[in-house]
Amino acid sequence: MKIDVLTLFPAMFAGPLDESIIKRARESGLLDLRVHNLRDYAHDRHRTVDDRPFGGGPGMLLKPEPIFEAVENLTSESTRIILLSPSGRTFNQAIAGELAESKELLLISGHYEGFDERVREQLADDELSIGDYVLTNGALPVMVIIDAVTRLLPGVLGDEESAQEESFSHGLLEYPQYTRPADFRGMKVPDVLLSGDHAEIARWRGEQARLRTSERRPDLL
Ligand code: JCQ
Repeated sequence: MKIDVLTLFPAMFAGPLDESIIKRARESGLLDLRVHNLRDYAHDRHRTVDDRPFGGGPGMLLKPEPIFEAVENLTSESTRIILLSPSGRTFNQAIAGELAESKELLLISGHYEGFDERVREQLADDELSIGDYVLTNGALPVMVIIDAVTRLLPGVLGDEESAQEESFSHGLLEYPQYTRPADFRGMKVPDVLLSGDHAEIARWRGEQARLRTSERRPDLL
């Protein structure tokens, strides 16, 4: 998959995407990730990317011209163009799965009070939020989406990780897990996990997962 990122803060992307599984995906060619500075597409003396809203009001908007020019330079027919902002639909695992089937993504990081509406109307295929809170810019949300999508690309996870993923994608929260020692400072591992009775262990885990989900995330049931 090819992912292009358009941001005012390209330096934020050095680090998080150069580690672990994403690093491996990039090195093996499964992910071709390119980060672009929106300011490179502004051509006036001050390389202006923002302006005041018509009609007045607080804050600044991202101007349309640099974003349109960047899109014209960076996309093909098959590119899915996605804006990141608190006004988007909330990202989740199902959306990650859909995006993972794309050939090319262009993720555009929001900033200030927002995008000029013509960017939404004319360019964007989708607008996503990563949750109901406000960040200083969309760089972290872009990285969250890249991480969630990349690990779903065929060949990115090892066999072990993929099998684990499969067994955990049952739509419930995790059951409690323990490792050694069986007694840590008087806090004991539940007897059933030491019993060797694998049918009983599976039953206990299912029950715990359902209990925990109804307690913490009833919306998932
Ligand atoms: C994304 N949840 C929170 C902040 C404006 C117009 O775009 C804007 C984007 C941001 C950064 O994104 C978020 C966010 N999902 O704050 C303001």
